[in-house]
Amino acid sequence: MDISALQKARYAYKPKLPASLSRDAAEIALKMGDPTESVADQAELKGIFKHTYGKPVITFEQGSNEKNRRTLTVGVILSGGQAPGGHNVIAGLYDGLKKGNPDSKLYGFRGGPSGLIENKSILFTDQIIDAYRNTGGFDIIGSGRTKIETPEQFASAWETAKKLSLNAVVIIGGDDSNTNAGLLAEYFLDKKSDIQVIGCPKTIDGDLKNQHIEASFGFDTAVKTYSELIGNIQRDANSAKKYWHFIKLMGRAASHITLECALQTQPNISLISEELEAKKWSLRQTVDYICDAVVKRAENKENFGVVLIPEGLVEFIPEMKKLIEELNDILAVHEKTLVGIEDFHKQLDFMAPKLSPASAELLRHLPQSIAKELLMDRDPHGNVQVSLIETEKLLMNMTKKRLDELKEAGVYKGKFSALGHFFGYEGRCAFPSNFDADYGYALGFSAFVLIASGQTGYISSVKNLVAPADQWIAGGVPFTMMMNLEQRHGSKKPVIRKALVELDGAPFKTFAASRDAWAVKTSFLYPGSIQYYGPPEVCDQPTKTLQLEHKK
Ligand code: FBP
Repeated sequence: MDISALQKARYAYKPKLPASLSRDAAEIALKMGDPTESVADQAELKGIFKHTYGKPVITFEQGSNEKNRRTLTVGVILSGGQAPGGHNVIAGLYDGLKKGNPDSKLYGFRGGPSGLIENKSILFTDQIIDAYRNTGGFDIIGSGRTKIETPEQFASAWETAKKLSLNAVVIIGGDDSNTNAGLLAEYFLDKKSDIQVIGCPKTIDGDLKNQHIEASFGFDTAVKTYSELIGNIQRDANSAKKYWHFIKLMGRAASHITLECALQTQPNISLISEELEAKKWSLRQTVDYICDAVVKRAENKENFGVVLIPEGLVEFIPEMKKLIEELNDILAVHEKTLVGIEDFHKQLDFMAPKLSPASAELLRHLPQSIAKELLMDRDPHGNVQVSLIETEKLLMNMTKKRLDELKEAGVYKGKFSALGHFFGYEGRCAFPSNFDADYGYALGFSAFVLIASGQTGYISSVKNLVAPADQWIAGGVPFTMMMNLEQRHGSKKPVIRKALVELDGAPFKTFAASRDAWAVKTSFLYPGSIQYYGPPEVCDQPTKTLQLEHKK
């Protein structure tokens, strides 16, 4: 097989492990904290998670633990969107299992959770694992967004686990997939089965975090990749001086990616959904905000600039949020009928009377491509597919319209020529940065220790991430500790609470302190590409978000 020079070189990279995981497997002991509570809805969640609610937080420390020498058979799943570092989680898990006992086995389920339901698996060998070390992508086994939901699916998952004599299943996923992992852990215990379930925090979106999960793997590489591209565009904009670039960035609901890219590149405008929601800005107010910068820069003869837009923005604009909530509730009951209607205008006629008058009016006035996305596409967890909504084009067009009005009124005298971009898939499978290579590997290794020690209902956790990797603190956090109840598919469901951008947090405050200056004066930074070899200050730096969040 042909491989690139970088891929070959990356095979030789040895991920750094926390000191607590670097010792002999039988010398990694568990320190149990106090019982925990969920972030909200404690009574209801206690009822749903009868066996796994309230477990203590675990950290690893030096001590005798012969259990880690057990022969184990484990199955691993990659769930949801790709994130750099996923192959290293599997490599870390594999190496941990083999270090504990060379007879241990690791199966990989193909195509996400459906691989467990349908028993589509491969048995990993050294040769397979070695071909994927420190590489991006999830292609070692593939991923998928199937949710293990129905009693039949739970039963099939159990059948597969029994057939393969699994001791444990590891689910590498985001908030929804780890919620699902929590439910599976509970299901096995309910059936008096001792099959364990452990999760790993994955998502480029950066929204699976809390006091114990400081970051999800993949965020670091994705934001560095997007920042490189934004920097390149900024340099082009500053060279040609003729375009405004509207760049939509992935991140589904939360704006962590946009915020981090803003801190790394200092563009003119960065919209942070959480702030717009707090200010209750309408679409029109958001456009006015962009126009204000365009007008001011035009006065300085700078008819160019860069606008960053988080892909989830539409869900945070109050009138759009209300429309989406209403649509979700209607779709929970009428989805089949709607899918049966072919003509888009007839679909609108079918939905309009079921919506509030304001939402019906808004739906009719949205560009057709956006209205279509809002009407139809939901992922298996009930989320709007925001990556398919062309928000950058919507904002470009509205900005142009508004500027034409301002020109008529004599307020604006510049030229406005805009280009749209969407950076999402470009960053999800990049070669993991050293940080993500190390972090993913440590999460996988830590998952092994949790399994070997007999734990279930935990997500693997590695903390103290701004310190050098040998000082990282590994352990596990109970799924239920991160949960609350939320409205999904028309009813309240347990879910791991998404971490949105905190407006009183250091990353947002740092951004907010400078953004008015960046809006008018060209202050672009050009971060360049991820460096894999060289001094630690160039190659191993965590994100600005992490650094600011942990600044003492
Ligand atoms: P996860 O939450 O599964 O990690 O996925 C995140 C994400 O990359 C979002 O940023 C994006 O909106 C979505 O996946 C795109 O989904 P798909 O890969 O199915 O197009």
